[in-house]
Amino acid sequence: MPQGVIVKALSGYYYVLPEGADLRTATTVTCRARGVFKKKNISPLVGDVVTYELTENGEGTVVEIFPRTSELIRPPIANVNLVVLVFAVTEPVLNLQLLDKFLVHIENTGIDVLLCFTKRDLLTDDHAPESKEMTVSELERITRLYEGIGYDVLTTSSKLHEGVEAISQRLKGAVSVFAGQSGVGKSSLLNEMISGVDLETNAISQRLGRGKHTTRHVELLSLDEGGLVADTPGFSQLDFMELEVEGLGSCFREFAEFSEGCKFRGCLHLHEPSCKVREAVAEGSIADSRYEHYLLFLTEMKEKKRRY
Ligand SMILES: Nc1nc2c(ncn2[C@@H]2O[C@H](COP(=O)(O)OP(=O)(O)OP(=O)(O)O)[C@@H](O)[C@H]2O)c(=O)[nH]1
Ligand SMILES: [Mg+2]
Ligand SMILES: [Zn+2]
Repeated sequence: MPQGVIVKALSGYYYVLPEGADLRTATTVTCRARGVFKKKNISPLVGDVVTYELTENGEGTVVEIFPRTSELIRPPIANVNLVVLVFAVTEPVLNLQLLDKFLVHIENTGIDVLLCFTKRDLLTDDHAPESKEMTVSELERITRLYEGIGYDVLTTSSKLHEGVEAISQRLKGAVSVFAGQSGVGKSSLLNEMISGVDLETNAISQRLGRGKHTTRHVELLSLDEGGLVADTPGFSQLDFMELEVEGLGSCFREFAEFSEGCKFRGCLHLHEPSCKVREAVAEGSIADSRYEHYLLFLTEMKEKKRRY
């Protein structure tokens, strides 16, 4: 039976690239999923390696899904080994709470992550108190914060074609996915990175202050220098259904070296005596914003649990 990779999922159809074919030149096989998947509550994901059967009309049926090496639920994609977490420096306003939330989810999957700040051309130098724009020095501070935790951070401008080479280099040979809010410029950046690709992009709705969800499906694209990358629709809501409160602390990378020293095993770093994480926050070794977000997420998770 032929084998392939799902490169696109749209309205119940799965587009399968036959094994060994080049995504840039080959045509994909349009497939439906076998009914049994639905019954078992399994949905094929972009990135899935599958076997398929050809049907009479030249289309196909996905028959079997091979075990996944990784799986993300939002955005829905399998078998990626790098998440490029995309946030704009402004438009939409950079929200560090949302950024930390995304990071928790990615840490929980164990997939490697690269932080990418887009729209560098919109940074301002002056410190006008009323200005909503992000300043150069503020972005430097944020970059240092996340680099200090151990994340790779890149800054780009698709408009000025800056930082595009650096990110292309980083993605070479990997299977990666662009994730982030609507309107941050994921599709714009991919258009700059990949020759011959023209993904739809759209201005942020001024009235709503957020994107219009221009990209509506997940799709794998072939990188010029080898590797695959998926564009995904932006989203702004994430919940913590797949995580236990006890596991949250380990999704904050920089807590690890301190939490080992906490007096109580399973310390939640709340009010427990001799909590080394809280001491690190007080000393400034852990950023206030990160600890604050940890507390917020913990509360949110507890409330969710109570409701179900
Ligand atoms: N100034 C500036 N604007 C940018 C840049 N990159 C993207 N934009 C603009 O931001 C808007 C949104 O860009 P998209 O690429 O559609 O954003 P997206 O992340 O793909 O959005 P969704 O598909 O809805 O998730 C468009 O109007 C782009 O022109 C940039 O580097 N600088
Ligand atoms: Mg898009
Ligand atoms: Zn503790």
